[in-house]
Amino acid sequence: MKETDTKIPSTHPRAESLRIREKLVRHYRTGIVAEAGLFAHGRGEAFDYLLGEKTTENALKTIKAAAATLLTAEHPVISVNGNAAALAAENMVKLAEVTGARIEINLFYRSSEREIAIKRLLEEVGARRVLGVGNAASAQIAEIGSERRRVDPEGILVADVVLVPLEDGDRAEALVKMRKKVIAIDLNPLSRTAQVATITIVDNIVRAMPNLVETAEKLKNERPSRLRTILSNFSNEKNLREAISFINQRLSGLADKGTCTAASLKGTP
Ligand code: PTJ
Repeated sequence: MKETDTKIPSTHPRAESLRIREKLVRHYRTGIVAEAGLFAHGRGEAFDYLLGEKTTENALKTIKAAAATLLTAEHPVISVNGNAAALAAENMVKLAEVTGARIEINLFYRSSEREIAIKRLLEEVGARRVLGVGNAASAQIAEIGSERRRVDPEGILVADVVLVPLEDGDRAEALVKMRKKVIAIDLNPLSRTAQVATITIVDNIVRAMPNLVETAEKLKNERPSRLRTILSNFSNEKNLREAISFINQRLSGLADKGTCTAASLKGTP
């Protein structure tokens, strides 16, 4: 049976998680998601499990800081890779509309086929201009060893803020060294990307992106001074400490309930 033929019963306790997984497999078949993207998703799922598969209060505060950063930026860019396109293409385009950000494809496993497939998907959901495709990715960031070094001179190269969902650490580090603000979406608060980013949203991209769009819409008409206050009250170090501590306390709470049997874990994913 083809994966696309699989029917996930809505009563399945993990239906949503399975649907997301299927979406990734489908987009792996369309060439959008890299093989390694499937493993990356599994890693994310494990951390989401520890978080209880819910957006935390702390993540909501961080999303507010991320929205304020995008809205106060001069040249914000949303960097899109295979997993981000598969899971959040529509909201990437909406976020670009709300914040005036440009959209650039930037891939670790770059191939022209993948670039074109991702561009097409973004255009299908409303993107008017997609940077970083083909010869347009003509600039290089020397500090990055991978294919991610190839960037668009109208996009990431000149950006002051870059949103980098589901990233590998090297580029995030290089972008921060270039004095760009990096907003990461990463379920793993311990990952190198999470640790080096300016703002790390520790949440599933599937939940974080709609929240980010909604928050940006709400903050869009706020005075710049209010946005600056949100930013000056934000500390990514504190944010990451709170994310780790949330997991720690949640697990301790579960362990304190006694043996981790199906019954004692009731209400958890
Ligand atoms: O499309 P490409 O060629 O650019 O390749 C993209 C991948 C994802 C393969 C590449 O960037 C990669 O290898 O990433 P890593 O180093 O595996 O890191 C991915 C990070 O994203 C990990 O820290 C995961 O925990 C996290 N992650 C995975 N799925 C999600 C997630 N974070 C938020 N939401 C998710 N759904």
